[in-house]
Amino acid sequence: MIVESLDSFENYQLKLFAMFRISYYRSGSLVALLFCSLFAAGQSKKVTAPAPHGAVPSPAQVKWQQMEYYMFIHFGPNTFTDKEWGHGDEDPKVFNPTALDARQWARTAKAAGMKAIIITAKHHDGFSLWPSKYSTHTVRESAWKDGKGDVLKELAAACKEYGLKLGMYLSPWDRNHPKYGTPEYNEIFAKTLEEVHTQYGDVFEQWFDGANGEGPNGKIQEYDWQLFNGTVFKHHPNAIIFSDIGPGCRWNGNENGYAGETNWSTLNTDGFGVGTKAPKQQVLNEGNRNGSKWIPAEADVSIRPGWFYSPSTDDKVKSLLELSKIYNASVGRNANLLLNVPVDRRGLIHRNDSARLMEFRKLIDESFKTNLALKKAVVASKVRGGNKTFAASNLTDGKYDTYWTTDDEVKTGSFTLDLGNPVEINRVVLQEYIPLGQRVASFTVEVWDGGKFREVDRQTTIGYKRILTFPALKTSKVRVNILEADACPVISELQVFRAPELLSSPVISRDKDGNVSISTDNSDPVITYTTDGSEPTFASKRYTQSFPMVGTGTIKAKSFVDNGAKASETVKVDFDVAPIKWKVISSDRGVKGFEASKAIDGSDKSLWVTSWTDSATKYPHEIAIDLGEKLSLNGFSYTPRKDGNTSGIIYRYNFYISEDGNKWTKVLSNSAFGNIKNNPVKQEVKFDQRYSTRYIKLEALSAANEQEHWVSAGEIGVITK
Ligand code: FUL
Ligand code: CA
Repeated sequence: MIVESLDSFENYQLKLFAMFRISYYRSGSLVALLFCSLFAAGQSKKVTAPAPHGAVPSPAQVKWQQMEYYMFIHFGPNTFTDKEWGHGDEDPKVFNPTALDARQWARTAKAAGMKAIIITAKHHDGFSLWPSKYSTHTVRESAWKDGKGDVLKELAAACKEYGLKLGMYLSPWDRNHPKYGTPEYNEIFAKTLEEVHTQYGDVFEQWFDGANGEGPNGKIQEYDWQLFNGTVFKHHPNAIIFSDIGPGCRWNGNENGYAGETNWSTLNTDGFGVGTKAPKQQVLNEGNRNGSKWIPAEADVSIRPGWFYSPSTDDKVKSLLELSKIYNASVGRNANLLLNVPVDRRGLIHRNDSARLMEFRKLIDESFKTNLALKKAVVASKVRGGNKTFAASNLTDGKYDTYWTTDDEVKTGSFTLDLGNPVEINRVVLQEYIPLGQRVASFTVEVWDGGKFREVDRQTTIGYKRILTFPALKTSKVRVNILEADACPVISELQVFRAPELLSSPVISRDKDGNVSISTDNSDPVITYTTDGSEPTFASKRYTQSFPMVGTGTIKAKSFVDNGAKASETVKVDFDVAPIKWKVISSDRGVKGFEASKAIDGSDKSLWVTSWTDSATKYPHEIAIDLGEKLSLNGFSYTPRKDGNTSGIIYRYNFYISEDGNKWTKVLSNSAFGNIKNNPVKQEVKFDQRYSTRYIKLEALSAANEQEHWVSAGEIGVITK
C-alpha cells in the first residue's frame, strides 16, 4: 500500500486501527497485542533528518545564494577612454568624473531590488579607485577632486546607508605596475588586497578576474592564489571568493548571464586553476555532478554590450525581455545574477539604465508576488518515516527551511499540488534544501488537463532555485515527478505563479542589397515601424514586405497584438551603408562554405573562416575590400561569430586604407579587441580622424584563443556616420 501524504498516512493508521479492532473482537488478545506494538512503534519511531549528501555549502555560501541578485559596477579610466581593456599607459588625469555620487548608485541598486554592489576597485589597467600606497596609477594621481578623492570610501558609506553589502573586484592582471611579472608583484598585490579589506568595512565578496595577460615589461605573472585567498580570509573569513574555480563561487563560463540548464553547485577543482588552467567553459557552466567541492555559479553580465560605459551604447541598454530571460536563466537556474551597470563619465548611473532597472524590478515583483500554491494541499507519493516533520505540506508553506523528503533508500517520488479551482499559471518554482546538498538529477512537471496529467517540462537539476517558464495555461493540479536523484530528494518549496507575459520584439535585418525585413515570432502580430527616429505607434506605417535602405539610417519597430491593446518593446537598429557594391579583393579567401565574401553579405550568421585544418596557414590573415566607391570613414566594425563558438575570433589586428587597392596606409597598428573572447559582441572601432577611401583592409595578427592559427568573422562593416 502506498502512503499518500501525511494526511492519508494518518487516515491509514485510523483504518488500521479500525481493522484491528474488528480482528480483536474476532480473535482475541493476540491480535490486540500485535496491534499495540505496531501502533506504538509507529508513534515512537524517531525519524531523523537525512544526512548531508556530498559536498555541502558553508553557512556563508547559503546566505550568499539567498542574495540572488546584485549589481556590478565597471568604472575607471576606460569609462573616459572608451575602452574595454585599458593598457595601463593612460594618463591617470583622464579619470575625472564631474558629478560623482555613489549614493545615487546605491539608491539605484536598492530600488532595483538588488542586495549588494561589487565595484571594479582595480581593473586590468591597474588604476586603483582608492589612493593605494602600492601604486602610482590611482585616484590620487587623477584630476578628480584634485587627487583627494576615494571612490571606495564614498561607495562603502553609501552602501551602509542603503543597507547594501559591498564586494570588491580586483584584477591580479595589472598592465601598469612595473613589478608585474616578477615574484615581488604577488606580495604587492596581497598588500593591495589588504588595503581594500581593512579600510572599507565588511566585504561580502572578493571577485578575482581570471584574465591574465602581459604586463608593461611583456611578462606574464604566476599568481600566488594561496597568498591572495589567505589575505582575504584573514580579514573577512566569511567572504565569498569568486574565481573560475572559487573557492566561494565560480565563474559561469560566459558573460551573457545564462547558467547551464543543468547546473550543479559542485565542482571538481583538482588539477585545475584560473584563466588558461580553468575547467572547460561548459563545465563551469554546468558544474560537476557529485563534484568534490561546493562552488556554486555566479552569472555575470552587463546591461549594455560592453562592461564599461560608452556614450555609443546609451541606446543599447538590454530590453526588459532580454533581462527577464537572463533572470530566468540565472536566478532561475541555480545561479546568482551579477548585473553590471556601468557608471558614466559624470560618475552617475545613466537614466536609460536606471529606468530599465526600475521596469525590471516591477516585472520581477509582479511575476513573483502571488504564489498561487501557498498553503494549498499537496500530496506526496512517500514521506520520510511517515513523519509530519517531512510532510508534503512543507512544500507549500512558503518557508525555505521546511522541506519534504523521503526515506534514505527512496530516490524517486512525486508530489501533486491541488490548486482547487482551475487557475492560469505560467511559472513553476522549485527549491532544493541546499544545506543538505544538491540531489535531484532529473524531474518532470505535469499539469492536470481535466482528464489526465500532461507533461509541460522535463529538466535535470533544481538546486537552490529553479524557475520553469511556459505559456500560460489553466489547470487545477500540478504534479512534480522526481525521476532521478543522487540521494533521497529534499525539496523546500513548490510555488506557482501567473507572471505578466511580455510580447517579443520584432527582429530587423538587412541583406547585402540593402533590403530590410522585419519578422516576429508572435502569432498574428501587427508590426509598425518608423525611419525618422520617432517612436512607432499602432498608427505608424505597417510592415508588410521588405523595403530598401541602402544608406545610413535608423529603423524602429514594434509588434502589436489584440488590435493594438498589447505592444512589444521598441527595437532600434542603426544601419550604415549597405555592402551592395563591395567586393573582396584579397587572396586569403577562406574555405568552402566559409568564403571571405560571407563577411560582407549583410548577415552575421554566415561566416568567413580560413582553414583550421591546414596548419601551414598562419597569422596574419587579411581581408581586403573594394567598397566600390570612395567613402568618408569614421571607423570600422567587426562582428565576431555568434554561434557560441569562439574559434578563430580575432584579437590583435592592423587596419589599412588605400586609394587603389595596391598601396596601403596603416591607420591602426597592433590594436586589440579587448575582452572579445569572453564577450564576443560587435566591435565598433572609431579612427582618430576621418579618412576618405575606396579600399579597406583588416589584417588579423592573432586569435583570441592563443593556439589557433586561423581566423573567423561574422561580418565586417564601415562606420561613415
Ligand atoms: C573579464 C574582464 O576581462 C572584463 O573586462 C570584465 O571585467 C569581466 C567582468 O571579466 O574577465
Ligand atoms: Ca517549505
